[in-house]
Amino acid sequence: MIELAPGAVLLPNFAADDLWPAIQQITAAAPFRHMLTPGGFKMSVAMTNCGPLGWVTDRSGYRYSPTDPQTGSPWPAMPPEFLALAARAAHLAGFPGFTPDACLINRYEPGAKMSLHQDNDEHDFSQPIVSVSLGLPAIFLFGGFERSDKAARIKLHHGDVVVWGGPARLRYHGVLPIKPGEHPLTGPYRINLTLRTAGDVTMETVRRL
Ligand code: MD3
Ligand code: FE
Repeated sequence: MIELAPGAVLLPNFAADDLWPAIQQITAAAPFRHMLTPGGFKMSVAMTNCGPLGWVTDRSGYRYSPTDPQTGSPWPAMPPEFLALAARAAHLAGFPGFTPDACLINRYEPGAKMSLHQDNDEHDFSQPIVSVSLGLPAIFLFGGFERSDKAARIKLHHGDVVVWGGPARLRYHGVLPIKPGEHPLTGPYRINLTLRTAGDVTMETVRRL
């Protein structure tokens, strides 16, 4: 376990190849697609989701949706092994009781990248995000609290899990263009899972009362 920064913990080679069948099942039901940014640009990263909520973007903005806009159906269920892995990683990093309700699945082909951004579409920033990297390696950019802050470069390999919580939760981050390659599990792709608590905690509390 390596502390990258306060609140950011890297667990090298923590995830195993046994996540792959579940990913293939999910993407058979909710295929990867290149979504549009609110500005009308096609994202180079192809995405899909599983779990009660999924992150989506189109001309009307970024948001979490309980259904796949392409089919109107709920996203595929969150595999129990995703929940178990994320909870185990979060617990080790000092965030017990992590129960994500959304898992965004990113697929990078050679040249695909993600520009510096903050993950701030969730409702509860006290909850961490757990990321799982599979397949081709990536150079991850870990910035500060402003877009203009200088970003550190961190190489993420197959199986690496990172917990981003506490003071790291709202830091800018991104991914440099992926280099072409071939991975025994994922072929010509990098796959990244991000497990999140996206739902509105106050709304859930109100519903329960
Ligand atoms: C640091 N994905 O989907 S995961 C994203 O590799 C996203 O696909 C990248 O950024 C990827 O939003 C990076 C690592 C990550 C995820 C969330 C973070 C790092 C983070 C939230 C705060 C700080
Ligand atoms: Fe992000």
